[in-house]
Amino acid sequence: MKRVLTIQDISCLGKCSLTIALPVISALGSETVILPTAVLSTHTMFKGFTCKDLSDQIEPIAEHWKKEKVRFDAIYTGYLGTIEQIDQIKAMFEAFRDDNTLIVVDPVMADNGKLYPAFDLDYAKKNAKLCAEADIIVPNITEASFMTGIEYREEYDEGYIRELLAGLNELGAGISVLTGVSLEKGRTGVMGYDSRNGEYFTYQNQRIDAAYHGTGDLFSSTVVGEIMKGKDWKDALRIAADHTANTIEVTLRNPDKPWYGVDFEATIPALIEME
Ligand code: PXL
Repeated sequence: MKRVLTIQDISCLGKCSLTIALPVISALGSETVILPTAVLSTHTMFKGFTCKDLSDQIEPIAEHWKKEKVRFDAIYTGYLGTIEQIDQIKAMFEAFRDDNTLIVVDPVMADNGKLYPAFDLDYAKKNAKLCAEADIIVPNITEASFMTGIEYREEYDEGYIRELLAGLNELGAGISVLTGVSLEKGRTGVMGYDSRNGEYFTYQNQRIDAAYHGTGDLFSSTVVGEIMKGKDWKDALRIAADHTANTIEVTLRNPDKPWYGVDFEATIPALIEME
């Protein structure tokens, strides 16, 4: 069985980060090891959330794992906490990466043109450095714009997306993927660029006019789980995009849906069957 390490916060209530990554990657058949970077009462879209930083736990945990001679087939990072923590995560990559370890960085920090409450521009620049270490990065357009310094646009064409991908590629990752890319009216999806062979990949499905928290985490977790199942990166993106869209649709049909996240639990059985 493949073993995935995922490093991100635990938002106790909120359906995002580790509370999505752990069940989704496990359901896709990989052992999922977690390294929580912080414990929050809720995600940061709630008012008055509490946050306990866990940076001082990262090194002792890593040292113990080293003694246990653990290895990972993939390391996937999401929402982290502080600039200093990004350096600690880089050290984790160095300590645990071997020739067969896939590193996936989702530089979670912004959406809709704005940084999340906990972050500033220095944090965005530091995240760009973490992306340099990755085999695959999966920012949204806002995150890509903060990391590349290219202006954020709500209205755009494929030329703009290619410019962002070129900027991301310069950061140094193997494969750069932009999420939330809408190239035609009524459609949305992803566009990726593989620096190893200059190949582009675009996948669009039906755009659903609803925005929910945690959908980026659901997308990235699905990509990681599918690659661990043996899919190539393009099939993994296609499945993750379809799965995320399906989950939003299912959530919209639930009259009792919570405002703060998607019903990802309801679509796990369908995800397991997706090819
Ligand atoms: O889903 C991304 C995410 C993860 N973790 C925390 C967040 C958010 C988005 O707001 O606040 C704590």
